[in-house]
Amino acid sequence: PAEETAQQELTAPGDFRVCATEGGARLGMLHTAHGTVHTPMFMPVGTVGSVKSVDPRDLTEVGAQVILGNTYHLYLRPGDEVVARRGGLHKFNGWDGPILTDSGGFQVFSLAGLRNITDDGVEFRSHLNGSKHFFSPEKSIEIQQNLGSDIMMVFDECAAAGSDRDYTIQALERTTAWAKRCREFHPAGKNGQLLFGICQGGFYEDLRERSIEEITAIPFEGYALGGLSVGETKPEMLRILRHSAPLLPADKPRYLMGVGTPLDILDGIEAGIDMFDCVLPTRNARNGTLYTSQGKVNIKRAEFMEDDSPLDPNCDCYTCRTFSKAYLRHLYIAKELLSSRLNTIHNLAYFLRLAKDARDALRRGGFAEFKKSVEAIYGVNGE
Ligand code: PRF
Ligand code: ZN
Repeated sequence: PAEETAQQELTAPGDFRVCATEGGARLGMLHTAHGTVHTPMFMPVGTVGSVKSVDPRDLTEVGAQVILGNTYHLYLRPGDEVVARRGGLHKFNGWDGPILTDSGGFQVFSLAGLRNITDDGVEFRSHLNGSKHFFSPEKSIEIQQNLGSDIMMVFDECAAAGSDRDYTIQALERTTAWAKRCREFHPAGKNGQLLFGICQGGFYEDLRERSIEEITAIPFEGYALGGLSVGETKPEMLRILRHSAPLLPADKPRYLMGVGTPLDILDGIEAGIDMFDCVLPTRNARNGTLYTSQGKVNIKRAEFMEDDSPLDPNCDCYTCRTFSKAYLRHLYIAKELLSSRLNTIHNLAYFLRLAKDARDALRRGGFAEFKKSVEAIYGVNGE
């Protein structure tokens, strides 16, 4: 059935159904307090509550289903209580589809200054003004409750790439203990907000197995793989992804955090992942790197100075329907604000269509063929 006609069947937030499979890949539906979404899906990143340079109307038009927000950023500015007093993040930012919030675990380790990690939580300094703060698992969930997101993530410790085995074990154990505390602080079903667990374990297959055993022993509404795409090589990422994804419960949504390129996303879908997020389409749009059906295009190149053709003849987004490459290049070179918006609309349309095309292919059993067609353009080792 078409995606739109199948929607009424799921009723409670957290209801998840696998509708079709092809090898390890899954076509599914997940119900949230702000509606049902179709998986596999790509989720645009809206770190501080806004997806950079675009608005909710743009997001709806390019086919976004879920957008991300970050606990760490929104806690520091404007403050989760400020957001709560405005009725939550949906009322505040005008996006009334589902919102997923990351827990702050990853950002505290990647952005904040001078951290002190203990079993109780993490003391850190704001990247904005150096002020001192403390996140515990309970604090992270309290912030996410104040934000009113549909999908909350547990507070985890993502060990840095290249961490040795001993440190990876310590982070894994802490992640399990913190996951239990998050679940205790937020019982299943509370306020219609879902809570997903995060598996760590670095680049050690046995530690990945151990983390997955421990985290999936706790009842969450979905399970994520964290700690990938943190600077490792692609073969390393694939080794852990292909080993770990099939070990996650088949009856819950599976989320690969912070991944990735178009080819990474297709590799993830093939391994059995349902949800993806990444800053790549939005960040690259602002750098003038655009994803098209013919591969990546750098719009600043002189060859486009008088090119009247659309950026991607196979794209139906507002940017491609309306403007020429010559104009998009001009906006980029002139550092016009509109450049970011038009480029972001297009790149998001590309990533969201990639996921939609994957769903359509899964529905007819043509995913393997679809994946090959994208690999032929982007190259098995490209991005
Ligand atoms: N943990 C959390 N958020 C994340 C990650 C993680 O490991 C990653 C790793 N790619 C991205 N975002 N909480
Ligand atoms: Zn386009």
